Amino acid sequence: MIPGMNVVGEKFKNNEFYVPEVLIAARAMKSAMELLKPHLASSGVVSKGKIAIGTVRGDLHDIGKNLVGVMLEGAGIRVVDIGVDAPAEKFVAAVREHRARLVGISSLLTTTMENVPEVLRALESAALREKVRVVVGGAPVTGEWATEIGADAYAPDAGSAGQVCRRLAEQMESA
Ligand code: B1M
Repeated sequence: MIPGMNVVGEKFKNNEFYVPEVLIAARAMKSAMELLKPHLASSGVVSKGKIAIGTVRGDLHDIGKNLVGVMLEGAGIRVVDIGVDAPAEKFVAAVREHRARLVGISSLLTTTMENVPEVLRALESAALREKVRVVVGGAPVTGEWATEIGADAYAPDAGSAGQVCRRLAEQMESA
């Protein structure tokens, strides 16, 4: 489904597809994910902590984030999904309320990437930065940029997000 969505993205960029067609593709992908979710998440692994995950302020893309959430559940991470267009304060509130030790931030637009450091600053101001590990991802995000803004980890796709978060959770457990 992901290569299919890339074709949609390419056609959208070239003005061969318009927003309604992209929305149709997004709806098809969401429906298919609902069918796949129980199979992807039912690996029976031992629970390894909780993540507060959301799409950053200004950004409405949630298919990748949702897929990451499914794979995290499969990796034994409990997922608190704070949705799309999430302001920094919402991440902070979710960490506090659910005692999440991991924070996942998704950004799909070059214009919303610049809102990701806000979340790190808000966690710092709330004296929570030391207590959590922050993972970032999304199409325009790179590992280099993640290091530059002071995130703890970057995952390029949903499968590696599961592995990265499990590793971080285990490191925190043994610290
Ligand atoms: Co948007 N859009 N879109 N769009 N859209 C892109 C991202 C774009 C690349 C299309 C293009 O021009 N080729 C382009 C961004 C360009 C840029 O910034 N450089 C773009 C644009 C411009 C826009 C609008 C501005 C268009 C407009 O209105 N003029 C607008 C912005 C709205 C907003 O957010 N404020 C917009 C709107 C939309 C729709 C609402 C129509 C729809 C989203 C529906 C939805 O999500 N519910 C949409 C879609 C579907 C896309 C494309 C076609 C597909 C995105 C997708 O779902 N991919 C996309 C083009 C593309 O990506 N090829 C495009 C499938 C998904 C599984 O992959 O999200 O990359 P992805 O997630 C991956 C990884 O990135 C990673 O793992 C996932 C799974 O492997 N990952 C993480 C993601 N989050 C992670 C978090 C992690 C770790 C890994 O840790 C926490």
